[in-house]
Amino acid sequence: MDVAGLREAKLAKKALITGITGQDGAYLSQLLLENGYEVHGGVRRISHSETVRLVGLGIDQDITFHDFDLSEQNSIVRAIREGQYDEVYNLAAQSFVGSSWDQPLYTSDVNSMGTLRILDAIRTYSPHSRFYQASTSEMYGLVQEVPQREDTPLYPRSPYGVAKVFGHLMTRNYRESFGLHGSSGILFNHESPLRGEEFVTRKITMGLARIAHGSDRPIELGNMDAKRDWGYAKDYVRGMYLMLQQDEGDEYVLATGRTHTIREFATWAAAELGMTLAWEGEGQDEVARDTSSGKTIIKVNPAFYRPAEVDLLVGNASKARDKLGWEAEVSVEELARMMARSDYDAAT
Ligand code: NAP
Ligand code: G4F
Repeated sequence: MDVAGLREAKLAKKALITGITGQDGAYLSQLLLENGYEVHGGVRRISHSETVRLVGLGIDQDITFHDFDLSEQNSIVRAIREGQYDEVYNLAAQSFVGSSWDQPLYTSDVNSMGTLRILDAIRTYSPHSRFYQASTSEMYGLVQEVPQREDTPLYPRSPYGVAKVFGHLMTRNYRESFGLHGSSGILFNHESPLRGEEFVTRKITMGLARIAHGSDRPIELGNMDAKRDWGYAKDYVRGMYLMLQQDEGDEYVLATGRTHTIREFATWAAAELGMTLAWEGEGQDEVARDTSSGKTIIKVNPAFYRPAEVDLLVGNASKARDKLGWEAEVSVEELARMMARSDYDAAT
């Protein structure tokens, strides 16, 4: 039976995605729709991005939206009790690490208590629902082992990371205490042309696109020594989906296993737009210039430094490979080029 037939015969699985307006929510919606799911999305009334990403993918008309806020217990209980979903993906969060020092209470409430509110609503009103929690490599923070695996000790370095540890451990606790089918995906950084504009990769590719179209304003960045394990968001939502198709809930790292500097990412993205970056100076005086035009493309602004840094992230996804058959397919260089090209084309 095809997708339309499944829906007609009411045989389609039903999923709720919180954070559906975000990067991962958009790609996961697309994947579930392709797999014949009936997709429902939780949306805040004061959504920042509204449904612009879903409109861009041409799938907004195929989704049923519900008022939903992780800080509002009633909206969560109503959604879970009335929906009786087969699968619930909790992607909603205050997801920007940098803001979490300015908004530690809000970040903690949304990212930790918000997760617990969903878990408890599922336990009480819909115990058959399978649950996915968006855990993060940021939980490893000051890394205790390289590369990081599912059992690497956690040492978060931001209010965001601390709050995510709570959600991660609560998901484990509800699985062990109540037999809930709950899984946590410990996802390393994943990016795409739909990435939020405040994150470093998108900030770089949007800035490069602006410069390639004639702007003289350099891109201002903070700590350029950080290293990240960057993958492509579309690969990572496939991993989320696979986790909820297993017989038991569990915890899985999704990562590429390779780590790169911000300088490398920027150099690849710039090359896609015809610029060759040369890096000069150190610390706050570091700049990147385009060797052919002589223009300054990137400079440091200490305003973007963080109170505590996560210097190095690199994941070992061998458990996901062995048990889920999952692997990252897009390299970081392809990703950097894809994002730069997309931002350049969008700005024409
Ligand atoms: P994103 O683009 O920033 O999307 C976050 C989503 O959460 C948005 O839909 C946002 O809605 C929603 N949201 C924020 N506060 C909310 C609240 N109080 N109640 C309900 N919804 C709320 O994030 P993403 O990159 O797709 O990431 C998805 C999840 O994975 C997040 O939980 C993030 O922390 C986690 N994660 C991401 C990465 C990564 O590299 N991308 C890695 C590891 C883990 P609005 O449109 O209203 O703002
Ligand atoms: O792109 P970022 O803001 O991502 P970060 O902090 O790693 O967080 C992202 O990945 C996490 C997974 O590890 C997710 F859980 C989280 O939700 C989010 O999606 O920053 C990456 C690095 C940092 O070390 C930061 O200090 O880039 C450095 N950086 C340097 N200059 C900058 C800038 N980051 C931003 N956002 N803006 C800058 O100007």
